[in-house]
Amino acid sequence: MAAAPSILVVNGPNLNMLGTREPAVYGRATLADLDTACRAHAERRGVVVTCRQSNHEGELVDWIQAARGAHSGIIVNAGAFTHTSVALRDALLAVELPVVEVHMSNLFRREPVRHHSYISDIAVGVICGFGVSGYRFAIDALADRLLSEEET
Ligand code: DHK
Repeated sequence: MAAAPSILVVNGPNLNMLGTREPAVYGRATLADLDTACRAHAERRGVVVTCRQSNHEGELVDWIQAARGAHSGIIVNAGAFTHTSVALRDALLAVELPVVEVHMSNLFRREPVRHHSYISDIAVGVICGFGVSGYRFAIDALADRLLSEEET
């Protein structure tokens, strides 16, 4: 039997503050809760997730680069780097893996600076506004895609 597809879940700056950070926007779940929810859902879907969070752009770039050959897809919430980072965009392009962009909040209900993303147009799809559930939806999207590729 083939090994379960592996997905890298990358969270960017300030997402380590989930649970206490602006709960009206980001909810009460902590990053640990989020990682646990991702792992449980991945298991249900027959995929494996590796969850990482960093406040440092270069570290995020390093993890994305290392995903090539190690993972079959990437779920990324780049936090504020979403709106600023050509480096993260370039790293995601370089590894040639399917990317799903996730945001806890609905960016389009927020300040205009959050309406532009350097990732959206190179992602398979974008999920925003559903809090922690958005990561489950992203796992579903990538699991559907990766498991159907295995069948063909
Ligand atoms: C998280 C952040 O940290 C913000 O900088 C983004 C995103 C939105 C979120 O909704 O998950 O603008």
